[in-house]
Amino acid sequence: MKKVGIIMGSDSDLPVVEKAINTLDEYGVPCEVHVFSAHRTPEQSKSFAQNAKANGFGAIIAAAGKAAHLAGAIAANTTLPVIGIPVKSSTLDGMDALLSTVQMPAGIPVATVAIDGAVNAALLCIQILAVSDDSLAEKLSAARAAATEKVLAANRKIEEKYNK
Ligand code: RP5
Repeated sequence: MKKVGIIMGSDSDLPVVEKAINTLDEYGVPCEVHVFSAHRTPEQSKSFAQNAKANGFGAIIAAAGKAAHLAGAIAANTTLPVIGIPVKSSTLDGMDALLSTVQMPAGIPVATVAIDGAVNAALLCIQILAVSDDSLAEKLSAARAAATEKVLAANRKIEEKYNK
């Protein structure tokens, strides 16, 4: 199975990024985790992205806060799909990172999830890998069915309590 690369701009992003690592782990999807910064270690970010396809990655998650150029900088150097996580790490509540990550120019896409949306970033990577992996696709379907059942059970409880 292809690996997912998880890059964060700083180790201070780890509390958010851990949710993506855990989600990939739940699905048995292998990942590699690194701290590479678009601004502080641009050469390492570039080198990782340029070699990612040859190194067996199928998708890349890039998490960064503030002037969050990491996902774009990674995407500029690979044709692998890049999922950006804007991290809430500043006085601007993550809006700075959201806009920096999502507003990519045509030609270099970054699929941007919600501010701190690490679980969905991982799920998008799993969905990308599941296009050519039926057992992964079945796990995704089973998780969706379980989530639906959970909401239906909550609804039944609420309806019994309030709708006499
Ligand atoms: C960004 O700046 C990082 O991704 C992090 O979210 C933010 C703050 O980094 P530190 O100053 O905590 O290292 O590049």
